[in-house]
Amino acid sequence: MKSNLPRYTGNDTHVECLTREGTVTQRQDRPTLPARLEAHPSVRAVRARRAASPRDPVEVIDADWLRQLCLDAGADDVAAVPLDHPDLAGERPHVLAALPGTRTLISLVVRMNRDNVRSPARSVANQEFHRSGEIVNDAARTIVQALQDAGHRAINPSATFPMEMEGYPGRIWVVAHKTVAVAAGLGAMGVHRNVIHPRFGNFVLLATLLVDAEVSRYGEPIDYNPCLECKLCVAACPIGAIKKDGGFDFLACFTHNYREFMGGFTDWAETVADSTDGPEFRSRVTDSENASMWQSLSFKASYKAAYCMAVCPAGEDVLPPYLDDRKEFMDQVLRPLQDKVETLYVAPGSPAEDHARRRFPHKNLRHVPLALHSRPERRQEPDSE
Ligand code: B12
Ligand code: SF4
Repeated sequence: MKSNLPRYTGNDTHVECLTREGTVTQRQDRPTLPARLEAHPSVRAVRARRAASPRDPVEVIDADWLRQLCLDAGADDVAAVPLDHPDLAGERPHVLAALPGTRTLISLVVRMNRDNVRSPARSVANQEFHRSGEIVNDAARTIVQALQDAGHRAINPSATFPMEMEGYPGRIWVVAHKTVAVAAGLGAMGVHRNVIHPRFGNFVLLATLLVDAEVSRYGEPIDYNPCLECKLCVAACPIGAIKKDGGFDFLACFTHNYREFMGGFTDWAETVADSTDGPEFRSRVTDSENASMWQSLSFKASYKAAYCMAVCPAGEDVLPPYLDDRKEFMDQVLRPLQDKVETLYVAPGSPAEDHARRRFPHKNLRHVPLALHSRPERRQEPDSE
C-alpha cells in the first residue's frame, strides 16, 4: 500500500506528494524549517493534508452560508458589519487587541421569552436572562468553531459575563454589542438605551463575533427607530435611571439593579469585614439580603429590576396587546412592577433616592454607597425598612 505521507524533494518551496491517487507535485511558498521540525510527524501530516487538498480558506465568507450557520446554531437574527464602519471607530482598538487581524464583526440576536422578563417574580426574569445568555454564548461558540474549521481566525467574546475585570471600574467589556448590532442594522437604541429589534423588540440578548475575513454582504442600518417614545420605561424604573430625554443615570442603575454584582458585592463584603460579631452583622444585613447574595454567588448574579426592558411594547411581535388596549397593557405589565413592595438600593441624597421617595413611597429604601465608590467610612444604617 502506498503511503499517504508526502515525500519531500528539492528545495523548501517545492513539495512532491505521493498520494493513493498518484504523485501530485505542487509549488508552495513556505518558510524554511529546520530539518528536525520538517521531519516531525505532525509537520509531515500537515504537509500531506495540504498537498492532498490544496485549498486556501475562502477570503470572502458567503453571507447566505453564514446566516444559515448562525440560525442553525441557535441565533434568531444575524448581520455582519465591517470593522472599518465609521460608527465602530471607538470599538476598533479594543477589537484589534482581542483578535489582531479582525476584519468583520458578526452580530447575533437571541430572543427572550417576554412574560418571563415581565414577571414581578424576578427569579423568573433572572432565569430568563441567564438562560438566554447561555444560548447566545453557545450559538456564538458553535459558529466560531465552524469558522475555524473553514480556516478562519475568529473569537466570541462573552455576551454577558465574564468580562475583563482588570479594567474595572472603567470599560470591562471586550466589544460593545449594542453599538455593533445597531451598525449592523439589527435594531436601534430606545429611550432606555437598549437595542430594539424591529420584530422581537427589546426582548433580545446580543453577541458579537470577531473574524479575520470579509463577508459577501453586510447589514445596513435601519431607517427608523422601533422605539415608540411611549416612556413606559421611564415610568417603570423604580430609581429614575431612565430619563424622558433619553439620558441614563448609570450610577443609579448600577447601585440598585446591580446590587449583587461588582460594587454592591464589595460593599456587602466590607460589611462582613466591618462587623464585630455575628449579631452585629445580622443587625446590618437582613437574612433575606444574605440569602439573595448567596443565591447570586452560587448560581448567577441576580438583577434587581430590568423593569425598563420588561415594560417596553416596541417591536412588531410585541406590539399587538399594547395596540389593542393600552390601559389593559399597563394594568397587566407596568402596574404590577410599580406596585411591587421591594427594597430599593440608593445612595443617600442621590437623585435616585429623591425619585424613589416621590414616586414609590410604598417601596423600602436602603442606603448604600454608590456602587462605583468605596465606602469612605462606616456604613450608614438603613433609614426605613
Ligand atoms: C456596561 C453595560 C451595562 C451598564 C451600562 C448600561 C449602558 N446603557 O451602557 C449597566 C450595568 C447599567 C447595564 C444595565 C443593563 N444591561 Co447591560 N451591558 C453593558 C455592556 C457590558 C456594555 C454596554 C455598552 O456598550 N456601553 C457603552 C455604550 C454603547 O452604551 P451607551 O448606552 O451608548 O452609553 C451608556 C454607558 O456609557 C453608560 N455609562 C455612563 N457612565 C458610565 C460609567 C461606567 C463606568 C460604565 C461602565 C458605563 C457608563 O451610560 C451611557 C448612557 O446610556 C453590554 C455587554 C457588551 N459587552 O456590550 C451589556 C448590555 C448592553 N446589557 C444588556 C442588558 C440586558 C442590560 C440590563 C437589562 C440587565 C438587567 N437584566 O437588568 C440593564 C438595562 C439597563 C439599561 N437601560 O441600559 C444587554 C442589552 C440587550 C439589548 N436589547 O440592548 C447587553 C448588550 C448584554 C447582551 N449581551 O445582550 N449594562
Ligand atoms: S418603553 Fe417606550 S419609550 Fe421606552 S424604549 Fe420602549 S418604546 Fe421606547
